[in-house]
Amino acid sequence: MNRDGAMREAAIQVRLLAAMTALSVSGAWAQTSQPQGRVIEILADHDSRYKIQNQKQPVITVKAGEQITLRITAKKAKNQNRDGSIHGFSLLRAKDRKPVPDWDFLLKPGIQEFTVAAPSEASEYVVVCTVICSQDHEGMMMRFVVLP
Ligand SMILES: [Cu+2]
Repeated sequence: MNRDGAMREAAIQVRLLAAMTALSVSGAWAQTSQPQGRVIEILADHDSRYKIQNQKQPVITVKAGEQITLRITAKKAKNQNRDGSIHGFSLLRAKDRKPVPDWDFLLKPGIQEFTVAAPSEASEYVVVCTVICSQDHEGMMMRFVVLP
């Protein structure tokens, strides 16, 4: 093989390697970002309200222990946290306001997904915002029902 041939061969190998790397990276990405279970779309809006399409009073209803993916779109209200969080999404048991473990999320502007298991205890819960997002922050809450 002459020098030109060898160079061409090397260039092809480099390109092949780059393509394979890109493929494996995108493969891994697709796997980790694959939503698990039912996807629930929520808007954490600029008026300090949670919204769900086609629901006048938004309520999330799930089965105990069900795997779900929350796909939350967050839009900034008046204020934000120093870390850039514009709203929160935190689950409390309604009767005693006890926080549900692993259900405390901070929202940045845009769309983010959280894959979580619903609480194992069937009960009434409430989602509350944990960022003082505006003067209407106190009213930023939503019913969350866990069925047996
Ligand atoms: Cu808020």
